[in-house]
Amino acid sequence: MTEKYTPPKVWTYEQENGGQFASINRPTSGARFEKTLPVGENPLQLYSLGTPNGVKVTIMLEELLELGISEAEYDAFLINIGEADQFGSGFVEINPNSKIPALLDKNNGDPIRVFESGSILLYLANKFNKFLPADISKKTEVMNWLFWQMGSAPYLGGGFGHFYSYAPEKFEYPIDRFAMETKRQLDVLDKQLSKNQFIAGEEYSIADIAIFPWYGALVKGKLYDAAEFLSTHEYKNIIRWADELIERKAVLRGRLVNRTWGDEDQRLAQRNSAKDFDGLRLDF
Ligand SMILES: N[C@@H](CCC(=O)N[C@@H](CS)C(=O)NCC(=O)O)C(=O)O
Repeated sequence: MTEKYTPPKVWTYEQENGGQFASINRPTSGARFEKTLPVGENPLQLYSLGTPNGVKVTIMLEELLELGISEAEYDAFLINIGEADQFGSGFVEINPNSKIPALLDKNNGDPIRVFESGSILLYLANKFNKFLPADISKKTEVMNWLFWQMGSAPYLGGGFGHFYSYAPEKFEYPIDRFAMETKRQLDVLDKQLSKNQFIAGEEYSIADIAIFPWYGALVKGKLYDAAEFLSTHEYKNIIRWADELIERKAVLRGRLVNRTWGDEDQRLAQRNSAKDFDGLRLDF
């Protein structure tokens, strides 16, 4: 039997609690060292990593490019969060919260910083007038689901994913609690997708782009190796939708950007132009 834990009167920071990312987590914010970020030739500069939150943005940018919008050309530089790149002074200037993804729009010499993946999607949708309907009722439904994703995914990632996959020991209480919540969220999505082709209706939007890298990946067994544990085969409508999205060229390309794991020909640590995809395998 493990000893029962009683919280002390005052919580104090003890370095190295053994979990994954333990060595980079601290209870304070701000830059830990001086480091200037690289800057490329393109109008948009992305500093990111190929995690679900990062992939939301690279899918969006690739979708815009797929439509022929050359102003959406971007350089995507790698921020290796396992090596604490997110705490360099240049990155913190763009995102004081030290989390990927972060975007800098050069904006013809009057730069705009954008952080939080939902804010980045919204910024790009507004800037280019794409993937967000103009009609107030349709637009609001997209926003409902975009904010749903931003509020819900931390339960999936920080809750379920952390305790099921990353925590140094497996504890029943948090795994049970967050598996329950994750399945509840999957059920919400499955019901929505039983009535609609896409998340917010009949049009593909930033809501799909935000939700796919998390919940699409989960039902396809690409996240936390948890498909069997969560019986994701039950969510037939999410699977139908995920299978449709994965056919999109922009989705296939977006998933590769800033990816540093998987086979050599299925990753692209840094992207500066469309040519960088040459010779890579998109089907995984
Ligand atoms: N709400 C944020 C979450 C971003 C986030 O959690 N990013 C993670 C990787 S997916 C990160 O940068 N973690 C580094 C850290 O916590 O130090 C968003 O959607 O942009």
